[in-house]
Amino acid sequence: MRVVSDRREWMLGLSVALLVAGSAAAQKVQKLPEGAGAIGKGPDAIVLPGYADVPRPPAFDEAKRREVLQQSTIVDDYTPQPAFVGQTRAPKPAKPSQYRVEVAAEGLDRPWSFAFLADGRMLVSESQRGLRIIERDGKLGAPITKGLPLDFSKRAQELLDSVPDRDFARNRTIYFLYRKPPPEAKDIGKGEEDFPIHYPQIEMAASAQLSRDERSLTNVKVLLNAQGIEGRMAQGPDGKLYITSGPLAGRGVLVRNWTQPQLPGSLMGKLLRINTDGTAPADNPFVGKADTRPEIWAFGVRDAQSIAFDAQGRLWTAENGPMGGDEVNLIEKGKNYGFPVISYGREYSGELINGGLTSKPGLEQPVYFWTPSVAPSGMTFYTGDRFPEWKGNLFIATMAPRIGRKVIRLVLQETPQGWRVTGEEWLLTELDGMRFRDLKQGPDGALYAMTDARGPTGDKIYRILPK
Ligand SMILES: [Ca+2]
Repeated sequence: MRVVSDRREWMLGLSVALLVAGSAAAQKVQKLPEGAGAIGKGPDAIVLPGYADVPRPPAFDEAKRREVLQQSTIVDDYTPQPAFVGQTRAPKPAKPSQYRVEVAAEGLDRPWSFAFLADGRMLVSESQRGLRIIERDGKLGAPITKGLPLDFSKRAQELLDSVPDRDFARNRTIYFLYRKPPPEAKDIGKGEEDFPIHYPQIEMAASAQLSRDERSLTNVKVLLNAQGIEGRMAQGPDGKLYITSGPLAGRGVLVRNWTQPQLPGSLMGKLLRINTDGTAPADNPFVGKADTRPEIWAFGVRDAQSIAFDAQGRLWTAENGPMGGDEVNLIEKGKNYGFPVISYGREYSGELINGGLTSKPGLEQPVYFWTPSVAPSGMTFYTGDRFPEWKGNLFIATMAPRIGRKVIRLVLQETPQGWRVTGEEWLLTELDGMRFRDLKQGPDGALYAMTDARGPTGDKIYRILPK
């Protein structure tokens, strides 16, 4: 789910509803294609300026808007039937992890992601401030904003993920995701009072080179308009960029109106794969297929803010469900991961999605799911030697107010029936309910977890070491 207590994200959903409602009469109305994953008899979609190629959701009327405003934090007690034993609520590992925690860096401002460079320093992206290098001793470098295609003095312009090229030491190349309103939105103001009259943001992918003095970005190139509102990116063992592109989510957004994850002409709600110059690789599964975007690698992905390759080069994601139904998926070329046709979550109102359908032939099952939501964010596979019992385990940073705000360790095992989670352990719960935004393994074999306190300089990166 999206964290319902997060005012900004919540307002984003609501603001879209209001915007669409307000402009319904003036805008061109376009029906969603028949059989394009539409559920039930959803109303017409509205095409907003700047979104001509992406069907957008329908308007809410005033009554729906009031209903949404009255929704409070709903206790999600929904317990859908899993497709196989162990698909949810795996037991705790028999032996709890023994670890200690140190502060590796502090003083960060709304960070979104971090990554280790080959020399042991970290590259961090702060959503409202830019990129920054963190020295090995934890000292913060100055924010790097020069060259970024963002104006942080404007509302709703944010830096998301940043990924150094695997050959960064030689080519100085960085890939990054950011989001900003479409040009039609013009200056939508910076103050809280400007809410909710603004446009939904658009997720963009770009590349750049970090200058030798590490003060600016050069050769900035926009690679892709990913059409979603947010996502994560990873460079595969094949050198390609894998990008998630989530649909708008949160209270006030009805799942049944967001069928884009099933639309072949839309990049939203997909796992995308592009070359580092932004073109679609010739071996992508839908290249040459009529009306299908060639960048698509997999369909039916919701809000996947977690993406990682395991030691064997398999691609995994974790995605935010709506209310409940957060998933871990093993992503394979050309497959359909089902959203919003099947889901283990519900609408934020508690209403069932597609009659509560959780499985359908031709649609992939998640390896694991959570109800209620944990709100997965960054994730990584552990491959180090400091924690031998962690080898091959998946670690996920989580943010949900109720049962999230910790690091989750999943013990995975391949069986003849497919991958299974045989253990789930919660780590860092002792840190006072802190939200965690990103997670990486360091070159020293320690695990590093970055907080999301939402304060101006209140965020830290913790180092997790054996006790
Ligand atoms: Ca799914």
